[in-house]
Amino acid sequence: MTDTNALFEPCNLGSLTLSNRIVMAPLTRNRAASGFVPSDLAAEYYSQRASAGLLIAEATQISQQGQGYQDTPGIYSQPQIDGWRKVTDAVHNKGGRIFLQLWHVGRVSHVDLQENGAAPVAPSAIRADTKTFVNNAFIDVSEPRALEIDELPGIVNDFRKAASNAIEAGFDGVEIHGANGYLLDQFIKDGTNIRTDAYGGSVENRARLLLEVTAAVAEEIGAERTGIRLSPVSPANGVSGSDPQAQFDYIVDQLNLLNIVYIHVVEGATAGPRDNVPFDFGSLRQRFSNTYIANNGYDLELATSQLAAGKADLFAFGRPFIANPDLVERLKSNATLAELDPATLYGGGAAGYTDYPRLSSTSSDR
Ligand code: 8OZ
Repeated sequence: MTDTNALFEPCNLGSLTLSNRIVMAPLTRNRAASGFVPSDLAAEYYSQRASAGLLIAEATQISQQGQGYQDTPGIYSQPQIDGWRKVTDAVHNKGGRIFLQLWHVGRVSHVDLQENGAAPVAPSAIRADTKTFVNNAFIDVSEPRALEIDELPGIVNDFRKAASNAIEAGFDGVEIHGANGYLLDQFIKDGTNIRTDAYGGSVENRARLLLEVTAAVAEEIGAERTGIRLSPVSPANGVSGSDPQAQFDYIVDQLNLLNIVYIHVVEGATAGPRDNVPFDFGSLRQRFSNTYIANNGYDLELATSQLAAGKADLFAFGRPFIANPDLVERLKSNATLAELDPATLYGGGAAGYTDYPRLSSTSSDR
């Protein structure tokens, strides 16, 4: 390792300058206050981690229909926008940059979270073999209903409005959640999408909703402030696709035409092996002219070597940021990383959220 590891050098993301190439990946923590408003603790939590080159705030529902877990924040009401403003101000005061991840869970939800106990929505009425966290317990998701084709413009519009709200809340940009088996990924993959209309069947049709959402968001807030997360081969939340390389080569070609600022790629199985299915991530990298953010199982050594090899521009770390608010400094000094406490991952208050110490107690943060 040389002293001038480029991981820790400033770089550009569109017109933004980031202080380094380490990104905090979006992490669901289920600590929103009443009305799905981010709490004051969230402002403290994110500002403690502001030395990351870029923070991507946790998956945030664009509508009540888009919610799938208890106490996740929203970005569709004025109190939610005002709550997020405290977060973005706190991060910007520390010199950080922050995007918001926009989320519709699709079928990964439960009737108890939906308006009037309605069924969750999906491309097709196929129940996920997965659990959600509702009423303080992990329980099976509900049976979904298939969306009517005339409901899809409303979902595109919810993403558009959420992006506009995020900018009003002071975010530097948004990341569309196109990964991990949620609504847009359910449309992409043919294990969950058996529609026979313009949104099902061919590679092009299955990509249509994701591309319409991306075009709408980019039109609303600017392509330079629009990123997207994809997980081509992750089986998260029970999705599967028969043709991932052709599907995602096509999607990334189209995203490149939209000139959005980044693609954030979960390489392999989410929070699992990087090589679960053969897939050429270099093909996505090569097809996309703007920033490529790599995620999944990176450590200092792998990020350093992949950067040197030109395989990615930025590297997103997820779980390591939970117990290491000063992750960038720890990586830079090759320090030992703290382990998170799984008991405080989802829900609760400050414990396991804002009380993980920095390595140096001389820091101004503590
Ligand atoms: C863990 C628990 C709940 C949601 C994802 C938003 O996988 C999530 C998530 C992760 O993208």
